[in-house]
Amino acid sequence: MSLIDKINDKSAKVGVIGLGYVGLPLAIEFAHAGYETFGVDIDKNKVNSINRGTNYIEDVDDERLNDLVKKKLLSATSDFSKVTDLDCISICVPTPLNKEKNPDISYIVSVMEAIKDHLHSNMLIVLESTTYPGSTKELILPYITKNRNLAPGENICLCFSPERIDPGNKTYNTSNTPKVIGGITEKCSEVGQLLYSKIINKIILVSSTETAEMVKLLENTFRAINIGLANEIAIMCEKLGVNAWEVIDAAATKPFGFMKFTPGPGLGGHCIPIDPYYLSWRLKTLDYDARFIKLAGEINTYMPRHLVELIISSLNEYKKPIKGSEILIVGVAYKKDINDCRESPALDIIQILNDLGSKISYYDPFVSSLNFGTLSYKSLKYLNDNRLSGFDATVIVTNHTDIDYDLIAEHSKLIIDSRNVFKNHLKDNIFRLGEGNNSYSE
Ligand code: SAJ
Repeated sequence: MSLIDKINDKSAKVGVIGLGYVGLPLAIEFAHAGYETFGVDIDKNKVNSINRGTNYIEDVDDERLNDLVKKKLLSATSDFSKVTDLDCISICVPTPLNKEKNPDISYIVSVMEAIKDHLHSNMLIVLESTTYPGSTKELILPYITKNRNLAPGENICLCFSPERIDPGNKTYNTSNTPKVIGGITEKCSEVGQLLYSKIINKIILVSSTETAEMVKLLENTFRAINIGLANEIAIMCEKLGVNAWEVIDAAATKPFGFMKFTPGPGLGGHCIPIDPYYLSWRLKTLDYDARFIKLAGEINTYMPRHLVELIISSLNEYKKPIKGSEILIVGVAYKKDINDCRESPALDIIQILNDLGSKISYYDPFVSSLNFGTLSYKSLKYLNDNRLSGFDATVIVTNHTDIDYDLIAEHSKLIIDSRNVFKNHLKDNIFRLGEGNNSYSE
């Protein structure tokens, strides 16, 4: 039976390699569509958790996972030789930066090394990890062409299809977010589109793997650069004595030709701060300097320090030196209503404040403890009037929804707000990122 027939009658065995915030939701969608689905991961904790039907990803529904495991539609293994039995595999492993801020594609390479002897004819391989244009062909295709029995684009298909997960997004998930896919040949694209059309409402077919790789990098570079612009607007408005939040809210009333981004304490997450450097690195190999990416990176990377400068100047208004000040950081996750601290600007802010001799506490209902570098903290269990009034400054870094901001406004001696949560509080002990002398409320 051909691969297309197996995909159509759901007898295809599907594998997802890498069971993180991208891979696990994807595996669940394949299993939910009726494919016998195998998660493959080196992390035995993830494997055991899935086989117990226990969820570990916030955006995944516990019951849904448990039900699919009970029905034996979903299982997991650390044995990469399982690929021998699989008809389709999607690779969803991390693509971070190394210390020199260059692409670290070692996870993709180690997956290919682990599965190279188990590749077989009548198979589809889809890379989902965000990476530089050309890497599907440079990193994966050679493993296929080395195998004399495999003819890429004929008896084995290879595609790139960028993940578009937005952690914490309650509206958009794997199945209802349009999915871009491009193959190394037309037949690859056709087979890849067919498989993904069984789990995702809208598939966007593009002409090559490089095109699909570039689509994802444009999406995230667009965000990084516009966030960088919002951050620079905030710095400009501080110098101009106007309120950046008011400016942005008013500009956002333009019904066309404008898209709202807001300033913040810096750029967190495992995508936006990282993906643009995959693009600028690739262009450097082609002797081109991607200036926008570099400049946005400089501004976004500077924001944690800029917020610390605001904290210092605000304490100064109260004749309090930064050294010895007791500072409460509210929210340490990299964005609101999630528990992920990867690349969170809060870590930079805490490190700098600690180095300046402040005494740091934090409160984050999503993050119970924080360990990075030589520092480790436990979140306050709750906020109350006594605790708040005991701090010299309260700094809003991540604006989680379920925090009692009125309690904070009422009992804090001094507030530095990097997310404009206090836009409706006209108190003179509140200092906002992006605000000059005027205060702004809606
Ligand atoms: N941020 C701002 N100002 C803004 C928007 C975001 O300072 O106007 C900050 C956030 O606080 C956060 C960082 O930027 O620290 C990244 O925010 P994000 O909303 O892009 O969140 P991510 O990285 O979790 O998810 C993004 C996806 N987000 C959205 O589309 C809204 C999307 O860009 C990608 O699908 C995803 O990364 C990915 O996995 O590539």
